[in-house]
Amino acid sequence: MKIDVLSLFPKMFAPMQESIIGKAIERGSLSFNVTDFRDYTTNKHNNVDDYPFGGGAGMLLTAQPIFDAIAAIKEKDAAGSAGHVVLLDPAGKKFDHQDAERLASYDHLTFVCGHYEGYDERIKTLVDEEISLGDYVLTGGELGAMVMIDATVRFLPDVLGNAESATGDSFQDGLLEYPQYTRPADFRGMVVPEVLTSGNHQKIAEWRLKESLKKTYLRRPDLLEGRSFTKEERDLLDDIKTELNEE
Ligand code: 4GS
Repeated sequence: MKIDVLSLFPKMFAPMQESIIGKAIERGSLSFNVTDFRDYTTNKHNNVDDYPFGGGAGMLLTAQPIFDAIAAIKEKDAAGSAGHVVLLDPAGKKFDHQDAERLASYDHLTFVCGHYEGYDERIKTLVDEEISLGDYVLTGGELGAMVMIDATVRFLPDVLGNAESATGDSFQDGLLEYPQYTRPADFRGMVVPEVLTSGNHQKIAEWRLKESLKKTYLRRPDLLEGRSFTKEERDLLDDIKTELNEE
């Protein structure tokens, strides 16, 4: 996969050289390039922003540097494309697990990050979709882009060590993760649930599913609303509700 980013603060992307993403770049599974769109300004002072027509507080990023930076990305690209272009904006669709999986299906993504200010509306004609990291205002889109890139790249083949560590995680099957333990079995009197050391794999799988369902029901009932259930899951959920009522 190829990822381009447009940002006024390219150095903010230094953390992308670390850890799993850094390894994916080193191995060549991911090519990652940040363009400082200030380099594409055509005005004397290299300004990237200007006052809003009609008045009001704050400045807006002007169209010209972003249009020309996208054109430069297309020129450098073998297919002459900027790929799927994502604009970081709090008015966009709130980012979730499904979006990460969907973005991972493109072979080229370009993220456009604003900083301090808003966008001239005409910038949006370059964009395939607007995505928000969440319902809060950041100083810039950079952290949002990094979160989205991180969550997306995990879905690429050969990025995570073993495929299972991606599929077993929270949200993969629409449920939160069950509790996990490693050695020692007794840590300062806190003992691992017996079933996990029983060696009975069927019982372990059932315990894990039930714990996942219980945690999701208690903490994130919204996740259960749009989800369909197997008979086993429905029965376990009924047990969970009965047990919670007895407590
Ligand atoms: C977000 C967000 C954001 C909006 C950038 C005001 C500076 C700021 N970007 N998800 N101007 N939430 N952007 O808050 O993506």
